[in-house]
Amino acid sequence: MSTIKDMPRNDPFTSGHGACAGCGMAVAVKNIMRILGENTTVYVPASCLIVISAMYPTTNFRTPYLYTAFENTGAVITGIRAAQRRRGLSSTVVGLAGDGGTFDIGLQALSGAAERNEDVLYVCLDNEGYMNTGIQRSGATPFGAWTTTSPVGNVVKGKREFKKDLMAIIAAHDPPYAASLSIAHFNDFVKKVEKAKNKKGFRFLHVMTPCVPGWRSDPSMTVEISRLAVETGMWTLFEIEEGSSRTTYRPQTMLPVTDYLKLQGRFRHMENDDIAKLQDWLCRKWYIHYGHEAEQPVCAVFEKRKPMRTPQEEQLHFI
Ligand SMILES: Cc1ncc(C[n+]2csc(CCOP(=O)(O)OP(=O)(O)O)c2C)c(N)n1
Ligand code: SF4
Ligand SMILES: [Mg+2]
Repeated sequence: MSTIKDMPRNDPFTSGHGACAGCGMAVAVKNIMRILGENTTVYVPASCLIVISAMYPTTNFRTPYLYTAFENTGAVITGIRAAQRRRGLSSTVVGLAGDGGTFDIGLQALSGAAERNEDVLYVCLDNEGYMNTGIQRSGATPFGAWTTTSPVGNVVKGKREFKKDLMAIIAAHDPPYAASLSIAHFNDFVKKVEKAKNKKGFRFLHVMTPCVPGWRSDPSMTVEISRLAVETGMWTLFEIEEGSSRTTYRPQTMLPVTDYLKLQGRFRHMENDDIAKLQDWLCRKWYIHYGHEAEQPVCAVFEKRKPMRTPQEEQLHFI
């Protein structure tokens, strides 16, 4: 399976769930499940996905499906796989967790599973906030974004910290496979899910999943926002395989971050100083991923602030 045309048409994640129109997470899960197929065991921690897909006693998953708590995805999928081995069973064991459950509260269990190289697939559905509990900031929320716990006032305007470099943390565990995915780059998406399905050991997929109420965006713009994230450097498509990292899509010209920000109400309040800070951060990240040859006109004003280190010396920075 190497393109969207090869994907099976049956849906282990059925229609009839309760996601908002335009939910990026629902698009990601539907297609991940099509590729993983029905011989899959799914674990979902507390998150939007549990709310939209599991109104007891019904569920949208036509696979074995478990739910326990918020902070333990890495531990529960480890346990499911261990129980299968003990009973002579086998399926793809996948944890589908939000960014709060991955970047923050679930990081310890995630690190344990990765360090032990458990034979499981961990997917982080990153909507950049604690959405089902009312849009609180997480370690994945970008600089400047409004959330209910990074409010906009006269002194502080949105989140003051930059997005945590989770993929650098994952890479430090040296997993057999880790990749970042976008729902706007579907052939790349299909290849990465298929690769993660077929490998053994700990595999990690990081998917950007725009959230309509949390990002204050138009439901029809979810895929366009995902596309602009890559073209502006807010999201980078790459994979880490057996110790080496490679970008899987390289934009021709870096678009200004304002092209991305203007489609989302969560950034509406941002003033020039903060936009410049975010653009500066993106230019350094761009340089780390794409190297010297990737110098871009939009970064010209930031040249003097470029890091002194070479991209090779920066190689542990992956966001
Ligand atoms: C220990 C614990 N703390 C807090 C909660 C409440 N809670 C449930 S889901 C959630 C937010 C989940 O955020 P994220 O993982 O990003 O998933 P999303 O809702 O954005 O899909 C919170 C705070 C909980 N269930 N358990
Ligand atoms: S709140 Fe956001 S993540 Fe949750 S179902 Fe709606 S669009 Fe999807
Ligand atoms: Mg979230």
